[in-house]
Amino acid sequence: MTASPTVLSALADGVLTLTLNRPDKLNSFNEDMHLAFREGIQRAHDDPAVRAVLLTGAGRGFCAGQDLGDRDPRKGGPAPDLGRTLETFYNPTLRLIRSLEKPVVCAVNGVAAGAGANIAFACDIVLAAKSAKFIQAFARIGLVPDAGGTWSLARTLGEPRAKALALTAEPLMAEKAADWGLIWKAVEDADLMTEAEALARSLAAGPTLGLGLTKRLIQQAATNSLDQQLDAERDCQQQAGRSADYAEGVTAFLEKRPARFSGK
Ligand code: T3D
Repeated sequence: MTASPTVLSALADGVLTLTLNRPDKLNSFNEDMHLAFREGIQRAHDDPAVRAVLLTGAGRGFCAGQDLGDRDPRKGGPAPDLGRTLETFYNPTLRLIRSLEKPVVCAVNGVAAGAGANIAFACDIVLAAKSAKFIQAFARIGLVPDAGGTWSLARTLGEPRAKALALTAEPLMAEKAADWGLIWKAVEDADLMTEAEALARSLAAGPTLGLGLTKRLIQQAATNSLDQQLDAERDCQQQAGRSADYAEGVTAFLEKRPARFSGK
């Protein structure tokens, strides 16, 4: 395992595990962690040995959003330009997660607040410990939800629930988040990492070219018409049908044996 001070990164069995690692601050983002996290996701794009990503947090929290110690108004000076910090840090990382054509599993091990919650919602499959909660903490400090939160909450939950969560900053427990379809499932705390690791390993051993295309299609569906989506499915299926994984999958089925996918 290689370690940077703020994000731990380990590659095994095709799974790149990124662990946010500022546990004393509930893994809130300082500039170093922003850069290290983005570097990790960029590696997932660039390194063919990475076939799935598992994101989690060290210690008792998943991520408490921006480090507010770095925003202390008592230190004086002009008000910070938070539009610039979103443009510089959160937005590029969010775009990298969404455009990564490999599965991203998120294991929410504890509280996920502010941008921390919304980064989790940007991942493809989210598991959370039953004790974990999601908080749109922005309303408590006079900000608006960011890191894609207004987009993912409104799309997934509809306006009534999205607005209530964002305007009240009321914590949403993991089981309710799963009931509402905001995450995939809530699991016993003790089982979280075992289950998330098994899922990430199984995805990484799967036909990852096809899985990446599937991710792309489902994301495109949000803005496509049915006609556009049917065309997109045709094009992706054409590409998937020419893959080594498709040939292997069908051969393995006919030979009644497990498939050995290569992601090609
Ligand atoms: O600024 C920009 O670039 C714009 C982008 C903004 C994106 C954002 O995410 S804004 C939202 C920022 N986040 C928050 O407002 C959440 C702040 N944290 C909390 O409300 C609470 O800590 C939690 C509800 C998340 C957890 O509560 P609890 O009681 O379980 O833990 P705690 O005691 O509050 O926190 C434990 C420690 O972590 C504590 O440090 P200490 O006292 O033990 O030395 C606390 O100060 C620290 N901590 C928690 N969150 C942050 C933090 N330190 C700095 N920044 C944090 N966000």
